Amino acid sequence: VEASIPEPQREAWLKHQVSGFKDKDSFESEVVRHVETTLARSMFNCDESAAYSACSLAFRDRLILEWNRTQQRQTFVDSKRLYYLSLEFLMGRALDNAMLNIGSKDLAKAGLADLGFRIEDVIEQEHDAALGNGGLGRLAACFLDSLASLNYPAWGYGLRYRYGIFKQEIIDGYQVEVPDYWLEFNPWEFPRHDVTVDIQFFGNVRKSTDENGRTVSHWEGGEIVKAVAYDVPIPGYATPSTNNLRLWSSTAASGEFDFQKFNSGDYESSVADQQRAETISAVLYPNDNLERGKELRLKQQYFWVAASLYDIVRRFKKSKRPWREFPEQVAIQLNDTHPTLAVVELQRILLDLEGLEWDEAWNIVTNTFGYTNHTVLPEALEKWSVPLIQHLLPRHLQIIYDINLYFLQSVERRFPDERELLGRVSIIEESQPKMVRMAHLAIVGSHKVNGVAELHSDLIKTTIFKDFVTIFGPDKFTNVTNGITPRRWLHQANPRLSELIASKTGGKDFLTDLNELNKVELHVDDKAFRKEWADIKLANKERLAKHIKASAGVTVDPTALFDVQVKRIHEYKRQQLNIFGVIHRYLTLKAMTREERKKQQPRVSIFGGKAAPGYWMAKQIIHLINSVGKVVNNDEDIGDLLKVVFLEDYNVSKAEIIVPASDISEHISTAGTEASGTSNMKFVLNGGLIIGTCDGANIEITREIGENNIFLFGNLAEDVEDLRHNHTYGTHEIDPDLNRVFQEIEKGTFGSTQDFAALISAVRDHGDYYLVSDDFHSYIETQALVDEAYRDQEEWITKCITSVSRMGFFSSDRCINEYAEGIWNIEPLRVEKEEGA
Ligand code: Z15
Repeated sequence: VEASIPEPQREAWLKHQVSGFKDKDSFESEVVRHVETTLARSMFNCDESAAYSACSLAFRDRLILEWNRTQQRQTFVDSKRLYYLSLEFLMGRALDNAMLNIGSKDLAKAGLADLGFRIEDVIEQEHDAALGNGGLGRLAACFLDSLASLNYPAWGYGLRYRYGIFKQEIIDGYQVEVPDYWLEFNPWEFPRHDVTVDIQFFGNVRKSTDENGRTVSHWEGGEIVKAVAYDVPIPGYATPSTNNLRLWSSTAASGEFDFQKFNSGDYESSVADQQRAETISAVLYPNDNLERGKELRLKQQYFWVAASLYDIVRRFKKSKRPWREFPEQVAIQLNDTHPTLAVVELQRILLDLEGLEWDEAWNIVTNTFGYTNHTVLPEALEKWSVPLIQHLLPRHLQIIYDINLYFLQSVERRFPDERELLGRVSIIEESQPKMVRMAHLAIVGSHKVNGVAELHSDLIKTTIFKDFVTIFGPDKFTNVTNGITPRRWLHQANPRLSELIASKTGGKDFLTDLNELNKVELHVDDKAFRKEWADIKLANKERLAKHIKASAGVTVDPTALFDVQVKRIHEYKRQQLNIFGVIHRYLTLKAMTREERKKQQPRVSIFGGKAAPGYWMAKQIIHLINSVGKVVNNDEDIGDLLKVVFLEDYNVSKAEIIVPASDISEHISTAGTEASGTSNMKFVLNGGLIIGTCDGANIEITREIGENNIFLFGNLAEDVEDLRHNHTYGTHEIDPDLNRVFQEIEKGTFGSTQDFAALISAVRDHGDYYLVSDDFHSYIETQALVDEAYRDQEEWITKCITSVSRMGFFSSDRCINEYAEGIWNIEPLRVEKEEGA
């Protein structure tokens, strides 16, 4: 529909064009207008929640303008776009981020103060957008920030879950899950009821022959669910570029089907249909690094992938270009294997709906997709049963078999003597039932495959994907080390440190070019600077101490060493190693004389993180931490020498308080299991040191900041296999210090011994798969080095300042530029800043 305003009337539009806030006054007037009209309230009933709503709406109005202009510009220039497909976007709060990225936070702070509010209280009203589990989802959110800030034409595609990751409550030391209903008031999304896609499930495939004798497949019958688009603006930092995150919501199709039911008086069943359709986007699966093969999860994946591809293809077709130009216009990145059905869906569109030949279609497909692998853990690698796919997506299963057939034929031609190879690389696992290996499908369907840190990228090439390196050659496999956005994780979370850095590096350039941080090192001996640095850390610790008191009821001394481990609870991340270490510390302190104790470094051990609801062992770990806390925190012999705190409901907004307040944080996964880790980067960027294993990005952090500035311990990835083998077939002696810890637990010091028996026997009786005992001694010794180093505060601060100044590499801007150049082949596109804005 042509809806453009004719030339003579445009003058009126231009005269009334909405622009950015000119000053505090115009901001205030917008807030008051929203309170009084949009919210229908007044100064006599405006609480902090109403102030949040009005303030968000005022900023949203500004965002929309830049967003529209960015999208118009991208459409007009018709440049290549990236589409980032991710089942998770762990965004956190939007208001603070929008204010900082637009650059009007100071003005808003003053304006809100005039109106009777503290900006911090207003910001805290917002509910986190928690559409993700952990690292993978937060990485996607950092990438969106960098893509917009670097002016890349890019869209995110995801699911609009009605319930994000559950809220965690700790009751009597146990995790309890509470649903996270977050959509009651969400000013940051725009429903597009005119942008919908009908998604088909089930049914069957009919074959026919066309006039050229070519077999054509028709996927018929089954049921239809409607996808509705909800758009979320993603503002770049210090640029008008505002990208789009499109989230799909499921609802019943308003086809004849329902209508008939309705007319025939079957009202109840049509309501039931509606509810069943809405179930698809109802809830985020709460597993991190684990796949459980549930039918609803597969439905989610296809629903989201099919809607996104329909949208992408519809946009491409408007340009009237020939199909072969598709990969020159479109790059699609698969965030893990979750969206791998997109490979099959695009092939189906080109083959069945657009009538292309197989080879031409397949060429387009493989040149369009890139695949990022995030784990080598076997339990996290997705496999879907053939009967399930057959039932839900009958045509897709046929195409998967054809993809596999042509792939295996080409492998057989090139490696005729290697009979075993075919079975190993096949997309179909010949098990009972047969399974589709999604990682194999993603590799075969993409032109590039990347890991997320150097060690991880090496590991996938030499272990799980080794055969594919032989087949496709090494160039298809590459590394892009993860990064984090310095806007949220430094400027927003730690405003005083950001300001201090700005004062020493000549302005805020470091926020868009993080290598500028290296100028900080020049001031490492500057007395006043060091004093201010230490003051900021102490203030951040005081703030966290207040939060600990309010949420866990524990009083902690802000001058003690804050030792933090916050991340999803998982055996491979080894929170059990940490808490066993804490018990060892407690026993050591208990055995000391009063005089000896006085010489010890006081510590606060802070834990946080969610366990997947079905992950029993992880829940036992949470229970043990809380049980140890209860004993230690109330032991008068110990006092402030040791406190143990479990912070409930760790999420993005809590991380923004915790990360700037750490002295040392723990990244202690069994070597070779943590693909990258990204909180390690956040902690060091905020002037905390880390204790860690030689795993994931810890290795590159060490290379950048220097090995004197990090506390590394434990066995190396290359030795893990042999150690495990010895546990199973050799003699397996438990570390004597760890044994003492076990005995203490078994004595009942921390409550009912039964509860913790499984944690002990995993190490003692079941092969200690995660090498807790093997690394225990090295861990304890290294923690002693941490105490010693912390006692020399001058040296400690030097380490912190030096580390921060060398962290430039870990910006997600660097990371996104590597993807853009090496994988997506996209270029920045600037939008001019609006006149007078
Ligand atoms: C997840 O959060 C990660 C990997 C996965 O395969 C799944 Cl399903 C979830 C994490 C990695 O564990 C972490 O090491 C990495 O930093 C993060 O993805 C981002 O790449």
